[in-house]
Amino acid sequence: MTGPAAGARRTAAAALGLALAAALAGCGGGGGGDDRPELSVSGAYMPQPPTPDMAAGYVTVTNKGGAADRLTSVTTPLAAEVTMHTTTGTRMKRVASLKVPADGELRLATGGDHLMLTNLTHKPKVGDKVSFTLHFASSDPIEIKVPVEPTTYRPKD
Ligand SMILES: [Cu+2]
Repeated sequence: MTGPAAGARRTAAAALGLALAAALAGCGGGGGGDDRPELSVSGAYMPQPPTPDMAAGYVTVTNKGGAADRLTSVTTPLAAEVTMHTTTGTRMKRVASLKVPADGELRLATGGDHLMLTNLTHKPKVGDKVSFTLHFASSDPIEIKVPVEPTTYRPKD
């Protein structure tokens, strides 16, 4: 039997489905709610390096969760080693991890915190996309494709 009643039931079922999806999305996958990090990565880029000895990489890690996390390492097939550096004045310092604050972001940028790739397998060119895997203290690893930009590129912001 079809008719208005069946249509109404379908609509009600669809509405229920939407409500359920919204509830799940709101939950963020964390049973406890706000006590865990919820990370996403954006704005990644790598200026084309002048030589294959060394390159820099920049990403922004946004944390919408209520707990901080730490970026503990980065791996890429492009380089034998990726290290994390902070910058104070004009001096760089290698660090073991970089903090991703709760309800905040870790923003790597020229003249600030950055990734340093050494011993590259080849010299990447503008337009290439380089795979990076970001590893965190508590969140699952995040894999991204990092576009290679001109050497003098600066993000608009
Ligand atoms: Cu550096």
